[in-house]
Amino acid sequence: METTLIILKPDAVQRGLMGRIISRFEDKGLQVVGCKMMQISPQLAATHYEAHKGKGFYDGLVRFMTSSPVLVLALRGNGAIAIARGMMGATFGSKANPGTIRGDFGVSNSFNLIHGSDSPEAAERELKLFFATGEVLNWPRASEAWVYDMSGGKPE
Ligand code: 3AN
Repeated sequence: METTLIILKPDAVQRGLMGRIISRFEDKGLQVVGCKMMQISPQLAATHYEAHKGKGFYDGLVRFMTSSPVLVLALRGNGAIAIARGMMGATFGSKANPGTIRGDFGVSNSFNLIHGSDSPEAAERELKLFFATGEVLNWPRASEAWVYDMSGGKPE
């Protein structure tokens, strides 16, 4: 099972979209194993987005991400990283396909509602940045055997 780091960005929180976005992930079958509201500090934003430092949009991105609270989620599932990325849609709201979160809820290219880890390495790094030890919970989900076919001994 993979765990991915999702951030519902300031625009998603301010526009009252948290519940609808979380519902999409829960409806899909991903399990919420971590969840907290926080205001991202400039230092944390700089670390999280260090790969983008020096790019034209970097300062605006850090300003945006620190401007208002975010909701941080840890989502677990078989292939959770790629599944969540697919559900998010293309980076720019103007380009994202209908049916995706960015495609259905936004038109802006810089206010793009959601972040999701893009690889297992990124997920491991980002989960550690946003969740302290013990804040991601390994809780057994009662519906697990109906979300996945477990007859082969592993989730299918
Ligand atoms: P994604 O979030 O889809 O993985 P990345 O990793 O390419 O996209 O970019 C990280 C974040 O930087 C994006 N979520 C977006 O908010 C912002 N960003 C990327 N490119 C641009 C751009 N050209 N103009 C404004 N913001 C951008």
